[in-house]
Amino acid sequence: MGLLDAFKRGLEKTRNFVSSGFTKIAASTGHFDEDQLDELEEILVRADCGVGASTDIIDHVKDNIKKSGDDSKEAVMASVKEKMLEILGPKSTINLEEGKLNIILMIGVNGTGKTTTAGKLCEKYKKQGKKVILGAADTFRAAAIEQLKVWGERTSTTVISHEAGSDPASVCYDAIHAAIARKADLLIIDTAGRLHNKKNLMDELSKITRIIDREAKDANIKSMLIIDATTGQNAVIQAEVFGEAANLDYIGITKLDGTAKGGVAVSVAYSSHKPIVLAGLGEGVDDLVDFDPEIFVDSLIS
Ligand SMILES: Nc1nc2c(ncn2[C@@H]2O[C@H](COP(=O)(O)OP(=O)(O)OP(=O)(O)O)[C@@H](O)[C@H]2O)c(=O)[nH]1
Ligand SMILES: [Mg+2]
Repeated sequence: MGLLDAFKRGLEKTRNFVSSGFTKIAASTGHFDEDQLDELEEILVRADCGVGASTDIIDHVKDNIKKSGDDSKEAVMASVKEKMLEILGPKSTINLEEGKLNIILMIGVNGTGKTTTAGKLCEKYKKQGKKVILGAADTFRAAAIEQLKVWGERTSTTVISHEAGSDPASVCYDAIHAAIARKADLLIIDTAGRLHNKKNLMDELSKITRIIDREAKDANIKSMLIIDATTGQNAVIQAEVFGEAANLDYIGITKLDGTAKGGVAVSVAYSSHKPIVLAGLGEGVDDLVDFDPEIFVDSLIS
């Protein structure tokens, strides 16, 4: 199965929800007047596109109808797609620099899929012939370290780890120096999503980023916020909170396969203005694709 098909299939639940909504609304009168557009807005909100983005999308549809006089289903769908694409921004992918160490710091609240996505990324880059190392900086739970080691075995990747309870920043220190010594192309650092409280989590994160900045001066350092599509508007809040605490470079959205609310990508892009680069579509090692706004929008509204 090609990546395009995988992405489309992963978005099936959201597509069914949005497209059947579209069809039902259009079936009543064959065109979109004020009431129908209100219904459409409600569908977008229920697919988790967010109130702000949904309002902007419908306003854009109304403007276009005013200009062209065309309020057919096809014209409305085209306007919705156009505005969604504008909100999502151009396609953006993880940019690994050749000939230097690249570091990706996986961050996000607990259970969103950081460790799983770290493992999937390992597989992706190893397949491209890159030398990858994993850093187990989620030292909060022993099981977290074990989970990353399983991904290390599955993808034949070295995992740098310390004991549970040890200082995550010192794991980062060791992982960076191991990566430099072994001339690795990529170091992926897994971090904890759950600590005693939010302040602890953010303090730990800033300590980790300080160490990385200090020890890996020549590296291409990126942070990747992982959000879980099934958590709806909470994901939007997480993007805001982490955006304030850390310098976010990328966003990855997981579990798009398990939800009819994949519109959350639109609402996260709308409020965070950060590029969504990855889509998680399952628990398997290959269930990860580059997030492509055009495919996303075409898959949602078809
Ligand atoms: N269906 C589906 N499940 C996923 C996806 N990504 C991760 N999961 C599952 O979500 C659960 C949590 O994933 P983890 O990778 O452990 O999440 P985490 O962010 O590392 O969690 P903490 O370490 O507790 O902070 C696991 O059961 C994963 O298999 C995805 O894209 N689709
Ligand atoms: Mg984890």
